[in-house]
Order: sequence, then C-alpha cells, then structure tokens
Amino acid sequence: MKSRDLFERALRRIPGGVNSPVRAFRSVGGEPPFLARAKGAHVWDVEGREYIDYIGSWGPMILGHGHEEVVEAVRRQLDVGMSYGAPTEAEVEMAELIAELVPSAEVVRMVNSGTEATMSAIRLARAAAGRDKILKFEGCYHGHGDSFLVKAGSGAATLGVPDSPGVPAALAALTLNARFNDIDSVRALFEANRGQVAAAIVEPVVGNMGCIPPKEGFLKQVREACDRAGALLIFDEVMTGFRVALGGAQARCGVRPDLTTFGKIIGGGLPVGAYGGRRDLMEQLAPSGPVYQAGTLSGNPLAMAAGLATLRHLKAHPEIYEQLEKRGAALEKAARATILQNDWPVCVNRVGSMATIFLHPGPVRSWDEASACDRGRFARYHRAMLERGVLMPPSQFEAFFLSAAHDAEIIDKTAAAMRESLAEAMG
Ligand code: KE4
Repeated sequence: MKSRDLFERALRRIPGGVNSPVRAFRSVGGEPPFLARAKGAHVWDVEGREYIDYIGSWGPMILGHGHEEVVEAVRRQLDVGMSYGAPTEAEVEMAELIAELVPSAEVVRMVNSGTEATMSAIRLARAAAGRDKILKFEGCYHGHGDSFLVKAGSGAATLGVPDSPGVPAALAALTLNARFNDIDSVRALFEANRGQVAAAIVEPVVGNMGCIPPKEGFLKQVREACDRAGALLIFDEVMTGFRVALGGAQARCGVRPDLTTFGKIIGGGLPVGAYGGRRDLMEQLAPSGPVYQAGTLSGNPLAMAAGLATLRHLKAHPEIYEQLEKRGAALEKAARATILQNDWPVCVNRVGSMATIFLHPGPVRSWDEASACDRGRFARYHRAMLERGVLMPPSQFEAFFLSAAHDAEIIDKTAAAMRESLAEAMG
C-alpha cells in the first residue's frame, strides 16, 4: 500500500487523515509519507524509502529508534503484563529517578501526555495560589488544554482571547500572554493583574516557535518577577527535559521552578507525561490533598519500562550529551557557513541537540520575529530535504532533534542536503 493510498483511506476515517495536525504536512504542502519502520537515526516509509530522521517522534527518541536496552525492557515487561491499574515498583523507581535528576521535582505524578501534565500543573498552581489567572508566552505551546489555546487580546486589552473554537471566552480571559525574552512585558502583565496571577508557565528553551533560547538572565528575571507577584513559576520541560541536559533546561540556566512538566523522553517512545515540584505543592494533589487529577493508564508498566530504560541509559552515559552537543555544533557550523557564503536571509538557533533553520535573516528571539519567517521558502526547503532523504519536522515553527544514533557521517550527509535544499529554496 502506498502512502498516497493510505492517506486517501485515512482522510475518510481520521480528521485530516492524521492523529495530530502537524503530521498532515499542511504547512509545507504535499502529502506525508506513511512510516513503516525505524532503527537508529533512520526511518523507512511504506514504500521502502529511507530517511534520516530529525523528527524523532517529536523528541522522545534521543537514543535513536529501537535502542536495544529500551526494546528489551519493554519485551521483559510484556511477559508479565501490560497494565494493572495498581501501583508498581517501576512507578516508584521512575519518580525517584526524576527527582534525582531534576532536584526541584521533589514529588512527581505520572500522567499520559505533555498536555495532561501542563493542564494538571496549572490546576494545582491555581489551587495552591488561590488565584485564577495564568501567564504564558506568545508562541509557546503547552499542549492543547483550553487555557493554553489562547492568544493575546488586541491593544491594551491584556486579557486572552480564544485561539481555537470551543475554548470559552470566559476561560481564555484568564490567560495572559507575555512576550518571550521581554521581561518588561512580564512585569507589565503582573502589574496590570496584581494579585490575580497564579503562575507563569514557560518553555525554558522554546521549541514550539522553532528553537529559541532564552536571553542571558531572562529566566532569572522571570523567576524574580513571579516571586515579587506572589505567583508560582512552572517550567514546561516536556521537550527540554533530559533533552538539553540530563537535568533539563533548569540545569543549564540555574533557575529553580516551583513546578516542572515532563513528557516525550521520559516515555522512551511510549505515551508518558509527568509533573513534579515542591513537596508542599504536590502533596495538595488527591489523594493526599484536595486537588483532583487522575488517569487510567498513568504510570503504565510498559511505558515505565521504556522510560526508565531510556533515562537509566542517559544517566549511565552522560557523554551522550557531549556527543549530541558536538554533532549539533557541527551541523550548525555547516549551515551557518553556507548561509554566510551565500548571504541568504536564513538563521539558525540551536541548544544542544534541538535546533531550527529559520527562513528569516535573524535574529529570532520571540514570536513576532519567528512569525515573520518566509513560510513559502521553508516549504520548498522542507520538500527539497525530503527528496534528498532527510525527514525534517513539517513546520517552520518546530525544532528538529538529533539522537545519539546521528553519527558524524549522517551529520555530513545532512549538511550536504541542507546546502542543496537551501539553495533550491532560495532560488
Ligand atoms: P503532548 O500532549 O503532545 O504529549 O505534549 C504537549 C506539549 C507540551 N509542552 C511542550 C513544550 C510541547 O512541545 C508539547 C508537544 N510538542 C509537540 C511538538 N512541538 C508535539 C507534536 C504534535 O503536536 O504532534
């Protein structure tokens, strides 16, 4: 069965033919390849075409696809059961390991997706602070919870307005949108909503506008602004957790959030999310406290097996992060050289093994800069890379990911494809 035939069938029974919108290739044009197999840094579509994979399941596959320790761990668990709906040792080990690697997460609750983690974290923050408003940053994505599908109100109105049908205006009004890397916008919103903001939530390294690092000191300033306002600080590390460092972005920036959300890598490719933080906050969650949150498959044994094997391997091999940094730097260097040589209006943002090629002269430090990218040229670049056997995330506003399986030869091949594809896009 060819991808095209599968897509036609999919369109009849699945909204847009996909189970998550970005997969439909709408922003880059063409139709998505349907994948059939993955191993290491490569994936193969149903027609047997091979691609170097930079989606990596949107972050989880940091060890590469089909890592033997992860596969073996899942196989062992399969022999003793898939799901019990009762506590297991693996969940205790996962909570202990997350708390060890991310010390601000003193107590941890497992859920099944990043969206569940962030939805639950803001409910807890609202309960603990006794306040209803949430401050987020324009362009940051925290999953599809109603309070996050909110854009900045127009003009002076600092209250949010729905960014999707179905989000109640009354709820959207409780979400404020600041500008990433602009501490004055944060302070102004806290001032205009004094005593009303329960928490600020931020991607400490943004992945969802494309990769945008925080300016030096920005996150520390956000921490201080939250403290002055009596608001909690939530780091959404669903993407950056165990990606940009073993201790996540907070290990790099040295800022301690009150709550952190996790996902992706902690599931090793299976559906997992988690949130954790200060004991006095987390113990307000049922059944130890009154804040309700639950989940049939939370802490699922198979998902714990895959996640634990992944985190344990990363902990036992911290040199992986040096290798990811080296490979990421090599790819960035090659991209920058060709951009400079050709004087193209293109720039690169990278933090460790997550990066984005922006079809924009740069710098790209916030949504109003990212949103000015040339999306048509990005689509041509993406298509050209696909034709050269390199599968990049099908959106300008995503980060691409290297895994431990992306060796020097693969990086060289990618750099060559990038040079040719950018030339095609700029032509
Ligand atoms: P999920 O509910 O998709 O597991 O996680 C939501 C989420 C929360 N926070 C951050 C920082 C995230 O990046 C995400 C999800 N990331 C996107 C990719 N940018 C998932 C891809 C998709 O939507 O299909």
